[in-house]
Amino acid sequence: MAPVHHSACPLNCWDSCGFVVTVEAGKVAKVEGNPDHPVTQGKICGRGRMLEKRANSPERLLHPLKKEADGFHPIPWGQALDEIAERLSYYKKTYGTTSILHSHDYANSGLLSNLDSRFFNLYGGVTELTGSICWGSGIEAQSWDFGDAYSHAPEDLANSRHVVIWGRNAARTNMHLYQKLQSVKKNGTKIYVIDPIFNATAKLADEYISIKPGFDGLLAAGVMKEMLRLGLQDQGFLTDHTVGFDDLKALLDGVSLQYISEVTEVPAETITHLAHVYADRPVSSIIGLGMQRYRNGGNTIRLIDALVAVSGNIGIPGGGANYANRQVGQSFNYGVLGMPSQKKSYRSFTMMQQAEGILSAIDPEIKMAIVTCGNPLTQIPDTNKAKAAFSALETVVVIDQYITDTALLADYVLPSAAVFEVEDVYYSSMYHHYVNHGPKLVEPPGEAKPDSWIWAQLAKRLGFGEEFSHSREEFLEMGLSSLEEKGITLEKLRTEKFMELPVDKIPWSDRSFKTPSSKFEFTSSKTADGAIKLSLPDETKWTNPELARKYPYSLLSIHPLRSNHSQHYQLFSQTPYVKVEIAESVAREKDLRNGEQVRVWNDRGEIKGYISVLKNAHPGTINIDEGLSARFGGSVNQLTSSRVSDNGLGSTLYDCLVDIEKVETE
Ligand SMILES: Nc1nc2c(c(=O)[nH]1)N[C@H]1C(S)=C(S)[C@@H](COP(=O)(O)OP(=O)(O)OC[C@H]3O[C@@H](n4cnc5c(=O)[nH]c(N)nc54)[C@H](O)[C@@H]3O)O[C@H]1N2
Ligand SMILES: Nc1nc2c(c(=O)[nH]1)N[C@H]1C(S)=C(S)[C@@H](COP(=O)(O)OP(=O)(O)OC[C@H]3O[C@@H](n4cnc5c(=O)[nH]c(N)nc54)[C@H](O)[C@@H]3O)O[C@H]1N2
Ligand code: SF4
Ligand SMILES: [Mo]
Repeated sequence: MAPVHHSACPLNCWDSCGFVVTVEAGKVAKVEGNPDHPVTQGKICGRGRMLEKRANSPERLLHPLKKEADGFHPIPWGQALDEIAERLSYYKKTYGTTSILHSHDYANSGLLSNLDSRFFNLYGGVTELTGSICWGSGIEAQSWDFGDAYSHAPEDLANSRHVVIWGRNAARTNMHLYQKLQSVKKNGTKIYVIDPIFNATAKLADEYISIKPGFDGLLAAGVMKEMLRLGLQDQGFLTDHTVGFDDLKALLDGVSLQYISEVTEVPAETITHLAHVYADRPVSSIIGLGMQRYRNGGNTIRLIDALVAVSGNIGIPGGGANYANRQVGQSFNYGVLGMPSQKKSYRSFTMMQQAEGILSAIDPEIKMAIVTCGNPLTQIPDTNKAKAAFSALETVVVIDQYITDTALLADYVLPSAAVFEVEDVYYSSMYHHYVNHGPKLVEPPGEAKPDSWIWAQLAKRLGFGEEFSHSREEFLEMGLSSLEEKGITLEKLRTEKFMELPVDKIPWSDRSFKTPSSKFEFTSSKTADGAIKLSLPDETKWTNPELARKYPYSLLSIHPLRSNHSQHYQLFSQTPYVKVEIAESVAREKDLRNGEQVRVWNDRGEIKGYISVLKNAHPGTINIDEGLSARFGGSVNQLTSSRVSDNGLGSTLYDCLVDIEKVETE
């Protein structure tokens, strides 16, 4: 029998699954779930299983590539590293270190993927990205309200009487939460799904509430208004543990239930009903990330947090405003890994506006970008602008395992090793609080090398090699050093395979918040104007009627079922294509049927695809899943805006109006 080893999923995902991996003849042959993992219990999704194909695919990058006039050519590692190091030295000397942009996302959840920061800090500090396309608005919002973004442990859901899911597509994106929902439902817990799309999670719900995209904050305001009218609030919690309630009350008094019902397109009776649900504690609020990718995203999350506070569902078993669990990432010692004190210069662009940053930076201009763990040409908003920006640079280096849309624009593409080819520990600050170990099981294919090796080689050429003269084992020990006193060490993780991190399973149960006042802050004291606002998305008929006449439909671009962002499409057995999902109302208005080819467009760009009519989606809603590269029809981000959210740190990917028409074929 072929040997079977433990490992873990490296993908950017809520679930952070434990794996068992079969290795045959030096190759990964099969990836399955580890039944012993306390949370993921042997079940994994197709994206996890497909990591076998991702490891062995003939499309894997095997050699360093350099672009010449006639395209890419393989070059020896020595030459690639010498030339890149030469450019790094030259730009540093001539323009300063911030003429380099480090463009990245978080495509690998291994602890040692953070070594890129160590490299750039030792180099002297480059132009970095701040905020997050993914969850930035909500993280900032919860840090104003609570002081940080913490979730209840998965098993605590069993204590909830009701679970209200605000736009998290659990059946697709967070499968172990979905399984938990199935199990608590059997025990009588009631489940509510609030979402513009009647998705697979909604099918499980006792009640589905269809909402106009971008209006959840207003809905939460309506529910609070009704709670206060009916005297259903938790007065004790409000009096003892919060500040700024009067400001919130004045805000709610200034708006009518009728207005809220009209803009959210949720019936007033449903809003009153939700007030009773929230009063019947404990209620767990499960908050998704899609619904904060709007201009008003920060205020949306703050209004939901406020509802959780008004209803007394904070810090109690079965409650919580469960958005992210930053306790997990905070367990590790990034300081010793990243060496931030070595940074001498600093400049930042937001992750959303890296293209604008590149195009407008002066003193110094951006000369070179190094892209790691990210595929901005497919994944960041406003693809056309991103393409213009990255094409304008003198030098682009992409480190990846595949040729992506971004790699196609690069001058140098360096092949990196993947999970199973390096040792690392994996975790996600999104859902559960276990850290998983993944040993090195096979050799990287061709000449692919671990990212950490690439940094070490460049560091050696740039004169700070001694800071990279550690083995991966030593780096892992450094990153885990903050956990040693809790008994979590590399040695122990290697044998135990996964370990529970020391986190609060019911955050804020001591009612001591990490805000400046130590209370829950309805009005934040972290910022000059910290009051909550009832703001709307940018692209709606209420906020921009002229735009809405030109482009009447709301375009979502949610996460694909079978791919993690752009990572799996090329592995599908059937060639992927752009599927344009439309609400029945759009089908009627535009006379569109399943399978017909359409064009979807706005002032930023256009995309062509094929119709699939969605049952029960909110009127006027269209969805195109994110992540498709140009070769499969192109990224939906050709249509999205790079504007930032209200608190400056999140994206507005779903705040996007479009029009649609049939493509006439002869
Ligand atoms: N299969 C799969 N799973 C993934 C990923 C993947 O690429 N593929 N990516 C992982 C990552 S990085 C992330 S960030 C998470 C994201 O996990 P989720 O938050 O679950 O997923 P999203 O696709 O961001 O959000 C989609 C849901 O939000 C709803 N939505 C959109 N706008 C609104 C709104 O205004 N109000 C409400 N109430 N709902 C709204 C959509 O209809 C959809 O059901 O998923 C992770 N898991
Ligand atoms: N329109 C729209 N756009 C979106 C979203 C949306 O909902 N709608 N979601 C956003 C969200 S939530 C996220 S998190 C981002 C994700 O955006 P990205 O993280 O950029 O997307 P991925 O496709 O997961 O990964 C990018 C690349 O990282 C590479 N990679 C993986 N592991 C490693 C490694 O160990 N080393 C190196 N060097 N490279 C590696 C992969 O091969 C892949 O090419 O997309 C955002 N973009
Ligand atoms: S992608 Fe998510 S659900 Fe799928 S195996 Fe990986 S961690 Fe588990
Ligand atoms: Mo994400």
